[in-house]
Amino acid sequence: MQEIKEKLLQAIEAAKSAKSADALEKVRIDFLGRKGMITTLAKNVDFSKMSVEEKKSFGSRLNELKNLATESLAAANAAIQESAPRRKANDLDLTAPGKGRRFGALHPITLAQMELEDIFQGMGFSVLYGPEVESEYFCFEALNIPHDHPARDMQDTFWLKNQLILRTHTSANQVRTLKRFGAPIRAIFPGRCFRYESVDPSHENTFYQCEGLVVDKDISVANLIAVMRTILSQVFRRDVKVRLRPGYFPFVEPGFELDLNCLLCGGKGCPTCGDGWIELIPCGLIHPEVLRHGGIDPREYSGFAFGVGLTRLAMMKYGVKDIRYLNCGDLRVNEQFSTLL
Ligand code: FA5
Repeated sequence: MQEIKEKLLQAIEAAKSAKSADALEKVRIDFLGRKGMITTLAKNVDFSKMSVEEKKSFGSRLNELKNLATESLAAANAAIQESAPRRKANDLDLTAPGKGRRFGALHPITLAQMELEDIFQGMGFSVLYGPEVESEYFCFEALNIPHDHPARDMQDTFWLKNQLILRTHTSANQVRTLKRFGAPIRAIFPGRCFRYESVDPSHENTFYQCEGLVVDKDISVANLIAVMRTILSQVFRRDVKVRLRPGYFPFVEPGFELDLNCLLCGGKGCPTCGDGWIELIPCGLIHPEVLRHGGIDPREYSGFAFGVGLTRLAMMKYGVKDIRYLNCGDLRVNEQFSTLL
């Protein structure tokens, strides 16, 4: 105990002469820290020869001395803080640059999606969202794409357990919705899709589409083209050149590809579009078999469907030359859009 007492007195002296908070912390660690002198001495005391009473009084004396040392350290710390130079009111530097506030911004794909939703709602469409983890049935079979159909090769995807997949296209919502709501219906389904894809300036493995579905009596290609025209003129708010050509999708008949003359290169050809045209909105009249899968009688109803390439639409609208910028997570991409909120 005598030795411990001496060390405590030394600790108190060292605390008094410490000139800075760092020096004080060193005193604390050297004497009272886990491996400090006092802790080590207390650990090495041979308690086997002490009676219970002696052990008790040793313990309480040790605590008393430790408290004394801790109090001296606190007092020394207060004295150091007190003597530290204070910042005066006139130390304020009014010319120092401000910290600045960073404003959040919506992602360009979100902006494009919100705009599409507004436009379609204005035309009486409902906005619905389907699951990203989808069954093989809704993604392929219900859309006339059985197991051995070559159209599956174009939409290889990520397989999960129980035959569930990450959906390759928002068309997976077609039959799901017809079964649930029946006809007539007018709805869009914006959302994320996934494909096992080689990535390049216009292809990503994770991208957005916006499916559209109209089922009613006497729907024809003329209705489809009218809706496509309205959307393009409202999204781009200027004349854009498009071309409609036959396209094959097992779930529409007839099927079309609607390509946009590339707005990045003016149709001359660039790394994003290749030949001056960008595939933007495949579409067509819904195949009777798909209507039947959805519980709709094709003799009574007809309809059209389309799949806007939403990510590519955002690229064209906002002049993004490489699709990879949109998924890269670099906030500088978003920051450019903060004024569009
Ligand atoms: C489809 O996905 C069909 N489900 C579209 C459809 C709907 C046709 C309704 C008929 C009726 P496609 O694989 O072509 O079709 O994709 C549609 C659009 O999504 C493309 O034109 C393109 O704009 C976009 N897209 C497709 N793959 C990618 C990708 N890897 N990265 C970015 N955008 C893509």
